[in-house]
Amino acid sequence: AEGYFVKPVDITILINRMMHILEKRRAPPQRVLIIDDDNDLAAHYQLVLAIAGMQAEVLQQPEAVITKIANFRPEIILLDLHMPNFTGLDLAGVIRQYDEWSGLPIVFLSSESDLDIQILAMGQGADDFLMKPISDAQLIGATRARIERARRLTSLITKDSLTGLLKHASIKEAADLETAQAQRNGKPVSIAMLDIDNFKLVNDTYGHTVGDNVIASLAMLLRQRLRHSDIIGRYGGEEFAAVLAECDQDDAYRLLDDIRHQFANIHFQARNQRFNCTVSIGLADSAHFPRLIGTELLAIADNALYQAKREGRNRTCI
Ligand code: GH3
Ligand code: MG
Ligand code: MG
Ligand code: MG
Repeated sequence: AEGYFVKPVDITILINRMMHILEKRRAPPQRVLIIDDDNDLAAHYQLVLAIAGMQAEVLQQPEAVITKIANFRPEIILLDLHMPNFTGLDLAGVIRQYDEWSGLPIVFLSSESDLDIQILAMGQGADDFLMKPISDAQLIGATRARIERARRLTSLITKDSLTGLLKHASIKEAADLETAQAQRNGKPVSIAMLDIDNFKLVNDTYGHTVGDNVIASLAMLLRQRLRHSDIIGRYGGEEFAAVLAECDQDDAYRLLDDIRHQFANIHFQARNQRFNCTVSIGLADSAHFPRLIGTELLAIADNALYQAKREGRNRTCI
């Protein structure tokens, strides 16, 4: 493995570093949900967190907590203990029944000094118990640190280590979310499926590390050419999926077919031999299938991809 332009391991490190920088730069504001029956205090927390650059919302009716979490998608819940109808303990118990939110930090904010009750709160799935009154600096610091840690954990779970792209399950989830949102706003959305051509041959001829290098290169190209708002995933081994927001069929075709050309022009080198790879692409767009959810559009794009393969590969089909 001595003849590379860039060693695969170096490319992976480079991509991870680049991603880290990009992610920090484009990190959306941290979303905080405050649940407290004391309206003045809740409004104060909200203001303090907003000044610190976070997006904080107050939930007035605790019984609506489930819909609120589903819609707002908070990254932390700051929860009061004593409230008129529901206690914070009840609420934490309800939230912890949902597996998909098991990574969502719940932090109690209360003047309750009884250790037994604090321990009970932790038993309900709380992550921490902070005492009121809390200083503004402590509120900001504790909230920010917990969200940053939660984001790192989420990224480990949802992202593929070779390419830094979303994994299979996450790209499907993102496709459904993005498509639903686009349909609500009356905006177009396109979905692309890509599969490297005759990839088995690359592995068989040059080995798996060279193959990995090719996969990482296509991932990097997609990251460079697609917009920040687009969602890109590694769907399988040498298969990729992209969800292109506010992009109709014509725009998607032009962009993806250009990426296809660009990929075909990359020269890879291994064992003193130069070689090129090509990719086949299938597209589907929401305007032609207005009733379909994201994963169904993915399946349509996959059909188009197989058509591209059948017709001889290295092409984009709709
Ligand atoms: P086609 O043009 O029809 O797509 O042919 P293909 O050879 O690309 O398709 P096939 O699905 O038969 O082969 C894909 C190969 O990709 C098989 C598998 O060993 C290889 N592969 C899957 N994941 C990885 C990976 O992470 N790294 C490397 N190097 N190879 C992988
Ligand atoms: Mg209270
Ligand atoms: Mg394949
Ligand atoms: Mg393939």
